[in-house]
Amino acid sequence: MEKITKVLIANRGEIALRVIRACRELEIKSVSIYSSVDFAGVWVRKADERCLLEGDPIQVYLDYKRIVDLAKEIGADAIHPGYGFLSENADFAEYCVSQGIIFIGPKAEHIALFGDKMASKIAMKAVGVPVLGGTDEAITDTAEAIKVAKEIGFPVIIKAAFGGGGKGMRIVKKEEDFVAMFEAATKEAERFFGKGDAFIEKYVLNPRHIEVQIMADKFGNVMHLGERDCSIQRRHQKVVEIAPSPRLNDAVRKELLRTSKKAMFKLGYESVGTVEYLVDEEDNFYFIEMNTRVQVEHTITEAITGIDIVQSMIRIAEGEKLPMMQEEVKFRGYAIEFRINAEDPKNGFIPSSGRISTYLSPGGPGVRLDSIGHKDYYVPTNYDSMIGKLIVVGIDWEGVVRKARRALGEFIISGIPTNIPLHRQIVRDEDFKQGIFNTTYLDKKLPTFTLDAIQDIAEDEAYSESLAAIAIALKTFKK
Ligand code: MV4
Repeated sequence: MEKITKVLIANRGEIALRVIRACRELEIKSVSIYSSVDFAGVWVRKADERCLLEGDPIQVYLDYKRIVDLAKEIGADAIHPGYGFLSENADFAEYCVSQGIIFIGPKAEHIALFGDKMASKIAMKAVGVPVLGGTDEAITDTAEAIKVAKEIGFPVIIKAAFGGGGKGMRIVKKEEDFVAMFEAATKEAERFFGKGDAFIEKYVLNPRHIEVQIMADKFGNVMHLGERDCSIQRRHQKVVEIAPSPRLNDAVRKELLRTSKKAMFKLGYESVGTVEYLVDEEDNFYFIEMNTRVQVEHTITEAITGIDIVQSMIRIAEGEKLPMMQEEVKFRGYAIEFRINAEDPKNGFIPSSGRISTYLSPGGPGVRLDSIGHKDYYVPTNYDSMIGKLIVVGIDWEGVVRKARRALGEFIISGIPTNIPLHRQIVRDEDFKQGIFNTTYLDKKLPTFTLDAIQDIAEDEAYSESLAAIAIALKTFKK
């Protein structure tokens, strides 16, 4: 047991606020680092201590030697990496340990292993997880790769071994397109990740994107915390996440959860992690990648299990055993997370920035808002466009969709465009209400959605009057 007394949070925004909250409940001191752009961020204020990192607004969150040296200087005994930035940098995890700082996350060896999507497939296949057919090592000989592609059958998908977010990925429908697509994929991966290694897989048509939350301590205890359906994505960015998956066949669910837990046990995994799968139209599931970090959407798993995943990460890092047995984990109801992004749905979802002039938060039964937004917050251009997450939880799917519609109707952010109008369209969509969606959902639905914020608030007459009244009141009192 190594009791942690002070955590440096090597991140920003809503996940930094999330870690601060977990620390506070554990009576652990929290330290925020912040760039010159982030000086007014609410997570900076809410931490027990804060340190300005002068320099490039993005690089300061990536300079891990400086961050670890700062942790030592201020007497932090642990670092939480959050997600993004350094959260899956094995060298960072290693450097923390070498400097006597507890890294709140998995072992560096697992971060390194799962950072390589090819090595991940080989490792997961060896511990009984279904993977897709294709090449087992980096493609160096395209003629050989085309031969493999013809054996498994087009379409195939070319993937960068060190890629992410869809970069270095190409779908190849015909043999004659292969070489050009392969070169494009490897060049892109080289440009974005410095390593162009690529492999191919059989392309799964219209898959659902299902992921399994894993939690493991340092004593070989491993548990799953159910699955999440992350199929509603736009350009490889998740937009809406749901737990549990509304229409996943229960036998498939049981096999997914059992396979994931067993694999992580066999690999000696520690801390939290998420095993990502594709589920095809015949309910076959295939491993695609493993995330060795806490994810944005951990919240919906917390909502249906009552387990605080971030506090659990910290306790595991202190050397505590898992808080309960698998059989004690109870799953209740459904939860949906809506990512609230500063982006303009009427302008190709380009990131927006500027001052929030009105910020009216939703509330009431089953509503959680993890957000750094507030009136007069200036949304910067330097970072990811997500300013928060609206999570709703209810006992059944139909009820939780109604709750989402009510909460989204209350959620008013003006001064900058956001994607709230998109969420309002999704929760009104018949297919969504039936739980009928896969990873093609948004591509198919976006052209049919009306994304005019005023138009869709007006649909909730009950709210538009009261909101108009509030807006008038705000204007009146502001004078
Ligand atoms: C796939 C796939 C179909 N077949 N792999 C992997 C990373 C994730 N961001 C998207 N991934 C996919 N991998 C095989 N063998 C479909 C996806 C996929 C996807 C691919 C292209 C365009 C959009 C997509 C959205 C979700 C999933």
